[in-house]
Formats: sequence, C-alpha cells, structure tokens
Amino acid sequence: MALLFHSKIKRNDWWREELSKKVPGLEVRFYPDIGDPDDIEFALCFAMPHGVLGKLKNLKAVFSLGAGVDHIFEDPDYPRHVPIARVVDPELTDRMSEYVLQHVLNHHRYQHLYDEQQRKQVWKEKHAPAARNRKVGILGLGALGTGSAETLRKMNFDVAGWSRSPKSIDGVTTFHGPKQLDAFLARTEILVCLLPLTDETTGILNKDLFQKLPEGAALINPGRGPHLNEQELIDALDSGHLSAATLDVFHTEPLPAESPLWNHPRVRVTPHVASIASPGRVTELAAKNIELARAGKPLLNQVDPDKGY
Ligand code: NDP
Ligand code: OXD
Repeated sequence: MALLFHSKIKRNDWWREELSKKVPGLEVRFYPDIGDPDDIEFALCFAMPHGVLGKLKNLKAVFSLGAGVDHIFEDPDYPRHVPIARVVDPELTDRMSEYVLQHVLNHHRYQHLYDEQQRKQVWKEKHAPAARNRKVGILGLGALGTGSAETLRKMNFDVAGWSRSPKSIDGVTTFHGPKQLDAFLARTEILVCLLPLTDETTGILNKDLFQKLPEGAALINPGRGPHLNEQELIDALDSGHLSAATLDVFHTEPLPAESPLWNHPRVRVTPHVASIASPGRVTELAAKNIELARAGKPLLNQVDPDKGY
C-alpha cells in the first residue's frame, strides 16, 4: 500500500526517505505519478489538483501539509467519508506568533510612515502610545490565534479575540459569534485575521467590516487570501480610513505582477511565509496518524467536515 504526496515545494527524495524511515514498508508516490490508484491508502498534500482524491477507492485518510484544510474541502470531489487531519504544532504556533508580533509592532510604532518619510528624507516624529493602551484584535482564537494573543499579552498589548464559540484566555478580552463581532471591531486598532477559510469566513475582510474599525486602524492578514476583498482594502487605505496593511496571503499566489498591492505605499507584502510547518513534524504526525487510521481509530488533529476546519 502507498501514500500519495503533493506539494508545490519539490524535495521528493527527502520526503520519501523521512516517511520510509518513520513508516517502514510505506511506498511513497509523488503526484502526478500515481501508478495504480487502488494502491493508495493515504495522501499527504497541499493543494492536490481537484478530482484526484475522489478517484482513490482505498483511501483511508488525508493529511494536510499545513494547518489549513480549505485546499482539501474546496475540491468538489473530495471523498467526504475519508478522515482529514491537519497540522497543530507548538513550533508552527511560535512561528505564527513571531510573525504577528513583528507586524503588530510595525503598525504600533508607525513603521510604514517612517519608511515613507525616509524615501522623502522627512524627519518627523509620531509618538506611539504604550503597548497597554494599544488595542489589538485577533479574528480566530484557535491554535494560532490563541498563541499569538498570548505572545502579544506578554508585551502588554491590550488584546481581544473573536471566535465562533466562547473562549476564556488569561488577560484576553473574548468575543464570539456574529452578534459580538461589531463590539470586537469597534475596539480594535490593529486587526489580525487568523480564521480558517470556510463559506462563513470568505470575504469577511470587506468594506463593511473596515467601516466598523476605528479611523486609522491597521490590518494584518496571515489567514487566507479569499478572506479579503483586495479592492475594498485599497479603497479603505486610499480614503485614509485604514492606515496600513500587512498581507501574507492572496487570492492568487504568487501575487500577480499587475496587482496594485505590490506598489501600494501602505501595504507590506510577504510571500505566504508567516508560518510553515516543519517537515520533520509533519512526517512525525503523518506516521502516528497512519498507525491510528490502520487501527480504525480517530486521527490526531482530525477536522470536522461539517465545520470545514
Ligand atoms: P483553528 O481551527 O485552530 O482555529 C480557528 C479559529 O477560528 C477558532 O477559534 C474558530 O472558532 C474560529 N472560527 C472559525 N470559523 C469562525 C466563524 N465563522 N466565526 C468566528 N470564528 C470562527 O485554526 P489555526 O489557528 O490552526 O489556523 C488558522 C488559519 O491560519 C488556518 O486555517 C490557515 O488558513 C491560516 N494559516 C496561515 C499560515 C500562513 O503561513 N499564512 C500558516 C498556518 C495557518 P472556535 O474556536 O469557536 O471553533
Ligand atoms: C498552512 C499554511 O495552512 O501554510 O499551514 O498556509
């Protein structure tokens, strides 16, 4: 029996060696070299081309190469009865918390403004409030949102978060559900999106939401590109309602050369690198989950297909 692997990053020999070390006897095949589809028991993938998973009759489990699973659920032919597991890992959380802290600090200390002033050789101070008086809001209080909130708390930021179900996190003001979203937004000066991409969250970062943020608020989006209406962000920046944005994810990746986001003076672009799951940890989780799936047990970090994350 075999595992089918698909990733945009090609390091096939490394993945084969690691997986064979951790699961003796496992044959690793690399898409598109599927061979006999009936041999495939497992898939380890990010953005497998649509239609492939649905053709694997003996598939026992699908493992995402990352924390997000939207790339699996968006395949209209993905086999709903097959369990899906995602990556939850302290190192992945730490890496995301670093990214969030780095960019919250940039917005908190008006770095975009000083970058612009430097280009024009302008010497002009703008004093930032103390961190305890800076209100940061995190959309999504899962593994990554909670880790990021805790990191920001250590720096004394005034942190709030919004999730689907109620949460209690030391030192963090929590909101949940659609009815509490407006109150959460009204107090948020730096907004971080760490939601999963689902039908409910697609397009959530739009002009109506921006209007509910205080004037001069900033946005950080390491969630998913389709959370954001890119044109409505540009409009909100150009009108001055939003001050700046940091974007790690986009509707189309790589970000197309003609995108106005590349050269917008108050947009900082990073190439989907906020937090990348360590391959060593991914193979470790896959090995454990292969054992569990073969024993007919629930997987580690198994996702709920009804919730979509
Ligand atoms: P989790 O599943 O652990 O957390 C998701 C959070 O979002 C939960 O708190 C959940 O609420 C909340 N949520 C989901 N739907 C809604 C909704 N409709 N309304 C309100 N809250 C909602 O995910 P992770 O923290 O592990 O990851 C989050 C996302 O980060 C990933 O899905 C991926 O898109 C992105 N990511 C980006 C990376 C990058 O490099 N740019 C790297 C890794 C991940 P509840 O707790 O109540 O269920
Ligand atoms: C992930 C990602 O979902 O890298 O892990 O985007």
